[in-house]
Amino acid sequence: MKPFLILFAVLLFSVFALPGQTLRADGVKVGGLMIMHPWARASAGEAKVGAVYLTVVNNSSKLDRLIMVGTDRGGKAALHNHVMKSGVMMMETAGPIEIKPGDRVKFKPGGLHVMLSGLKSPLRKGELFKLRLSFENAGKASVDVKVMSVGAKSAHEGHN
Ligand SMILES: [Cu+2]
Repeated sequence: MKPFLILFAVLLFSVFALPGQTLRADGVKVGGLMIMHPWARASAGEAKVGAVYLTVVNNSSKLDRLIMVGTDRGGKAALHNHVMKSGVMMMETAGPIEIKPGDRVKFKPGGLHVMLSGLKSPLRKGELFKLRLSFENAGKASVDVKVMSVGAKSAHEGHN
């Protein structure tokens, strides 16, 4: 390789190796918000329900709220949270979800989630579908949700 080509290769590598770049490629930006790692667990057996998890980062100086969710996967989508009631873990509807300036709100198994019910068919591992989100200030966003295995704990199973 000519010295010029080597220099070019090194430059190219350092651009793609910047952590900030990977993060940006991984998220969907809407207004001052960034929506990261949307994923769902595969439905158990033939159950036509599912849960979506994601992280919302507020890079703006304004408080925002997630007010509505929707999906093209059929059925309905709702904001849910898990709460302990007399020692029993239960789900209840949640929202609007506040995302304070500089804050990061994480939807995760056992906590906040987007509940999907009445799906056209059960969610299967490897599938992708659209989730729509409406924020009070940032407006509307659409993200691709990746379906992971039934027992997955994050969007990065197998990468740990
Ligand atoms: Cu739920």
